[in-house]
Amino acid sequence: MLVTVEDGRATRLRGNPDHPVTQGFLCAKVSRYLEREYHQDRLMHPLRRIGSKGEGRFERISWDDALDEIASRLKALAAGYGPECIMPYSYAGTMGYLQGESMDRRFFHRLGASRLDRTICATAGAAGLMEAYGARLGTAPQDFVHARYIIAWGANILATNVHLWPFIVEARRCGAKLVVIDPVATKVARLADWHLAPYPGSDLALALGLMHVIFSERLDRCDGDTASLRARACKYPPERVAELTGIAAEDITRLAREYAATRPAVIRANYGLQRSERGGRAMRAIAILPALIGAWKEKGGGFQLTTSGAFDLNKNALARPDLGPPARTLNMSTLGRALTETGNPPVKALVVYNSNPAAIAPNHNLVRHGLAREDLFTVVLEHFQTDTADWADIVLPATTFLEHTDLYFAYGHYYLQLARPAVAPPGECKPNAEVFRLLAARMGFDEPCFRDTDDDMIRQALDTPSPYLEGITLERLEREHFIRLNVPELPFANKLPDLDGGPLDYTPPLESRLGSERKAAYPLELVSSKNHDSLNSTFGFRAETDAQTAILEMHPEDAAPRGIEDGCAVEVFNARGTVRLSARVGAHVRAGVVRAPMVRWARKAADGSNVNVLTADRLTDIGGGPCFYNCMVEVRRCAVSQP
Ligand SMILES: Nc1nc2c(c(=O)[nH]1)N[C@H]1C(S)=C(S)[C@@H](COP(=O)(O)OP(=O)(O)OC[C@H]3O[C@@H](n4cnc5c(=O)[nH]c(N)nc54)[C@H](O)[C@@H]3O)O[C@H]1N2
Ligand SMILES: Nc1nc2c(c(=O)[nH]1)N[C@H]1C(S)=C(S)[C@@H](COP(=O)(O)OP(=O)(O)OC[C@H]3O[C@@H](n4cnc5c(=O)[nH]c(N)nc54)[C@H](O)[C@@H]3O)O[C@H]1N2
Ligand SMILES: [Mo]
Repeated sequence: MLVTVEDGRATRLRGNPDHPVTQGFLCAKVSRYLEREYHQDRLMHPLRRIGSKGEGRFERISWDDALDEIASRLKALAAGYGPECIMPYSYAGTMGYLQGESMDRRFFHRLGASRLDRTICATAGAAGLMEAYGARLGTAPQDFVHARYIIAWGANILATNVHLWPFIVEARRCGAKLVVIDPVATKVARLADWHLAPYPGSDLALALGLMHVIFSERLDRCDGDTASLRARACKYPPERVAELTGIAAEDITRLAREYAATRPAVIRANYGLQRSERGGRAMRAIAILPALIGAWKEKGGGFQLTTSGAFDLNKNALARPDLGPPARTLNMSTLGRALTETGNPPVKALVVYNSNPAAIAPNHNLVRHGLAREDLFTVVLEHFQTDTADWADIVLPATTFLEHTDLYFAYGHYYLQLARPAVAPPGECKPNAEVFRLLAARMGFDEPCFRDTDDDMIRQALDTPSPYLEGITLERLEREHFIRLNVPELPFANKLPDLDGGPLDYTPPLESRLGSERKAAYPLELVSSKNHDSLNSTFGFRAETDAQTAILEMHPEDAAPRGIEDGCAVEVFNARGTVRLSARVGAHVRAGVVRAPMVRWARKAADGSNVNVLTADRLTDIGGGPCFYNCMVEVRRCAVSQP
């Protein structure tokens, strides 16, 4: 990204035309980041709560007072309950190593705090990929131009991965076919050559059905021993899979034939399909498909879920898990339970940074119950007064990526990137790494690593025997800004996936239309997928974002019997909660499925809630991820229409 700075103020952001993947353009949300950077509501000073919990009343305090208070409260809690009563909570507000997984991790490790299993997004799919290949690598985005058959599977490319699109456009210009597999008729589904809309969470059945056709019609070109996989797949003939997925048997057969016959063929799977109870194993089965048809051997063929395995930096040097005693691990996807169940010890302090769990975590009402506890000491490092910051005892103002140094990883391409601050921090904002450095000193942690500078940590992270990082130094990053990791062009050309380890049998998710926990009272499947114009809850301060994420897309067949018309105010509810949204009636979704874009700031809503009051904190088959998209609801027309 290129930043124009005039008189110390950033005045323009644009993509770097020299970057081989982003090629000079930014996505819709980030292109207007300067609005966020200079927004009047940016937090500028440390704050201490003066109202009751969650009321959102704070007073300005100095950094010294804030840090002293945090250190003394954490010390007292650790002494009284054991340090595991302290819970860090962070995710991908930034994807920088320094502000995301360096001094913060050292601090909590040294303290002996509970560890956090960061599952909220991607661990089910990652576990599936690891079961299949033992590595998180995939086809590079630039190679998609060579593909002639492209499947976007649970991947909303135009909204969440727009930099892949130009490569697909180029491939289609050369004759490639684009198929989209998504229960929602996203913009990319409407622009595709073929859109298949499975029931949410049924992808494992679909993948097994494709294998069935590939094996039974002898379309396979796999060097490995496929006998046991063949035996599993033979239980999934297209007719049975049609019942399980809602996709016609002839379409399943046709998809398998076209996919196996057209070369090169590539699957862009994204994380949409793994936010469901069978999501981990679904990803594993889908990732195996290219190996069955020999797609990995051709440039432009293969599969991409993620490229993150290439970023093989020395994360232990950054995080220093050796600094403290072993400690229990808490799963971030079950935050509500962690805060409300009396663990041993109970969670008594929560330190949140790079995340907004009061908006993004499932089972929101339980999370809220936990955050409301008078005896929970909550610290939030933030840019804005988010839903989570409202529940804090101390709020600390953080710098943005334009204001601090960081080294960035990616999960959709192979470039490691360095960025230096373009502008000075406003007010009293500080980088996360600096806050944890200062806190470590207050706590009396005197290991030299707590005095490491940002550049020291970058050098430590780059110091690894991994061949992917060979020859990549801070000096080179300083000159080149982005450097391709040394990953082979065809990462799995000579590597067979595990073709028979781990079960691959499909039963519908408990909470789905065919699931055993389906309740007649909640007949519709809710998908709360990403909003085109925002980034999780990061742009929740914008009125436009709030309006875009306050809607519910419904099929006319589901709307009509409920007396719901386009634009009607509706209540969406289940046993976990109720949320008010505005209906958009049309062929946006398949019948039986409703969709609400995620995710608004709950406190902006008239009813103080968002779709996560509806989502369950049940976990996926493998990887311990959340099942956001297995969520049964009912919808009714509100008595009074909203303006
Ligand atoms: N504009 C924008 N871009 C973003 C984000 C954002 O919030 N907004 N968030 C970022 C983050 S954190 C992530 S993880 C990525 C996610 O990127 P994606 O995985 O592409 O996004 P999702 O919206 O989670 O899901 C993708 C698609 O999966 C579909 N889907 C849901 N359930 C199923 C299912 O059971 N089977 C199938 N086949 N499809 C299903 C959804 O309808 C959706 O269109 O995007 C990143 N980029
Ligand atoms: N219903 C539903 N819920 C979902 C999902 C869904 O599809 N449906 N998707 C899930 C997924 S995939 C994800 S990844 C999670 C995302 O959940 P989060 O990772 O919590 O993402 P955001 O909501 O964007 O919140 C990130 C926060 O970090 C802050 N931040 C950014 N940079 C910095 C920094 O340098 N320092 C500090 N201190 N703060 C910073 C931002 O201001 C922002 O408030 O949401 C999950 N929740
Ligand atoms: Mo995510």
